[in-house]
Amino acid sequence: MFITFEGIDGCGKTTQLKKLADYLTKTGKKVMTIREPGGNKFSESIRELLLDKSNNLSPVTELLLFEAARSHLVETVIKPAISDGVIVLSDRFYDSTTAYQGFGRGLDMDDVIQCNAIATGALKPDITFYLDVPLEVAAQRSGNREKDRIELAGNSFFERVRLGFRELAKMESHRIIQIDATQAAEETFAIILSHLEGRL
Ligand code: T5A
Repeated sequence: MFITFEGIDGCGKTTQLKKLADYLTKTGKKVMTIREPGGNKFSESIRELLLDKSNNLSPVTELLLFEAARSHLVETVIKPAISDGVIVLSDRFYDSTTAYQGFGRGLDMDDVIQCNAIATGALKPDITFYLDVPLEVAAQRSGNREKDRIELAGNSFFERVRLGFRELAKMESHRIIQIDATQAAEETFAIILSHLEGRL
């Protein structure tokens, strides 16, 4: 099974992913957690290039780097783990590309969708939790930590990204569960578990 967590930076997805990983591990399930971009040595190197604010990347270069990191991770880590019966939990997957590079950067949506399909080899998450929070809540949660290259894109960029995620959740409501994540982490987690009941 393949479960992904999505949302704007600071929405709380890493917190929820860790809670679910702990819960599943305690119930005796085999679980793997990964993040995108990253998740193994090669893809983590691409992550560093993508987030380094001294790199002035064009939107297309950015798109292709995310996809290169993803393609390697899918082939070497995600697909083998799913075949072994492991529940894979990923902090972001291709919905982030559609939201950030498609809706946010304004790249041609057909190009983005095609690149996603090539990089994933048509692998889709079984279920995706989109944690919806306003920009102010995400900014407050992120605190004063130094911003990376993508976080420096500004509020109007992140508004487009958020609207993009909301649009995707509407278009693919059978897969993407939109959750109001402004509430306490425990409450959000209870909603996540309720959606997984009977599916694990
Ligand atoms: N990106 C990524 C693209 O542009 N295209 C792509 O295709 C992909 C895959 C990677 C960057 O790359 C971009 C998106 C990103 O800009 P990332 O590693 O996912 O970024 O980094 P962030 O999204 O910035 O992740 P963070 O770990 O910083 O934020 P999270 O995971 O949203 O939030 P989390 O759980 O770490 O929580 C942040 C803080 O809030 C607290 C936590 O304790 C923590 O301090 N918190 C709460 N506080 C109050 N109430 C709650 N309910 C809370 N939940 C968490």
